[in-house]
Amino acid sequence: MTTPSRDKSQAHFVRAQQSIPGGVNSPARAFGSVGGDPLIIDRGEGASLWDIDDNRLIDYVGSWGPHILGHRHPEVIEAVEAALAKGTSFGAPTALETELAEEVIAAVPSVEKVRMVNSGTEATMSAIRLARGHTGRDKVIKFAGCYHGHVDSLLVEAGSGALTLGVPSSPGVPAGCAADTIALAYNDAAGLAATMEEIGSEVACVILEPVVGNMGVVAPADGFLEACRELCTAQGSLLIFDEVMTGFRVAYGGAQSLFGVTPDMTTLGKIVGGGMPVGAYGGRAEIMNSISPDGPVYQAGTLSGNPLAMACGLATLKVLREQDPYPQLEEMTSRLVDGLDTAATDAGLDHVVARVGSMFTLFFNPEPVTSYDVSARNDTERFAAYHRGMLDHGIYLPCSQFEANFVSAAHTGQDVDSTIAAAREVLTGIAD
Ligand code: HOZ
Repeated sequence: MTTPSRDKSQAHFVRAQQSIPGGVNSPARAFGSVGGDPLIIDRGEGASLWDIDDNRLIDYVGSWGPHILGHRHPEVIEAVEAALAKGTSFGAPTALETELAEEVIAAVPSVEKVRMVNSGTEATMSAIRLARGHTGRDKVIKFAGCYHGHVDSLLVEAGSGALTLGVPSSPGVPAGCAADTIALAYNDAAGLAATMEEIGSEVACVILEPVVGNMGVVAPADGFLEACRELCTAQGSLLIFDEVMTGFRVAYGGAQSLFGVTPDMTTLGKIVGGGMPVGAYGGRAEIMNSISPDGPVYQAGTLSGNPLAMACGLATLKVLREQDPYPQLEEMTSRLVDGLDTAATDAGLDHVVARVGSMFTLFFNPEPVTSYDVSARNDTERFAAYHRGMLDHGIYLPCSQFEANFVSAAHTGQDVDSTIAAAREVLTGIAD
């Protein structure tokens, strides 16, 4: 197998590093943990990407989650073009933002009112402020390996790029900012119960990814989400599900509809914007009414609810609701995951595959990954070799062991089968 030419990408990345820190606008995109340089992407269509050297890649990153319909879905493009024809931003209410809010409320069980922002980070940052303002308490409980964006008070034992780059608690976060954040072990209901017993009356909220996507995919253990719900209710603390990744992904109503546990508040991002910069946070009306201008908790944004982003998100959600691609996503992803599992077994490699809906991770770890501590024991060098090999075969995977792979409704059986064939060759090649 000859490595495809990446001359243009490599030359451009040298240039990018002169003007952009690390050459990337988000550290998770750097290839630091897998070696080599990031590819410079030119365009996408369906399940494929093309880099500027015109190499076609089968895409399992999907812009890190938003592209559940694949790139350039015709109905989404049409809606964005129609919005663009009217202008890009008005800083005033539009009909589109109400329509998207109504669509979100109809889909997500916990949401009675929702505020649009510009990213998942903004959504969690605002949700935490609201939880504190509404309860009059300061402490926040999170779980190690969960990632809630680069919010100061949540960059404590964080997953995603922070975990990949080995800085789960970032310099620059003042000790005072993180002092009220308590990080516990994911899936440890007893640990949460003990902490809530001790300090529950001071806890504003417990925030978690109901299915973790940011230390690789980690499913909640039986009863864990229910325990979070019960302990929060008992102490008057708010339960926040960070569904930035899982919202409209693992089911149309998110993980809360899949697992039947309803949080007090939910944060959204990625799919809700369909590939445009959108985040959202919502919950019971009684809580959301504490936000300015109805209530005293301040949160604002010049571009929040801008019409291009709203049109893109709205069209994406409408296609998902009307066409219900979830059974197909389930079938395609389990076919892929079964193929990867068999290929890794045949190659004699220690591994486990975790999947919830159309998000999955092939872990180079012999034990099921249930928490940050187990995830940290992955063989990341083996993952790096796997990533490089797959890229040479035209398969574009997240460049970290600690990220989720995403399958879209545009992936065909042929895409999946050629991915399995590539993995079989690569995994055999990297076995000892
Ligand atoms: N938060 C994303 C991964 N979990 C990374 C986004 C990006 O780097 O584009």
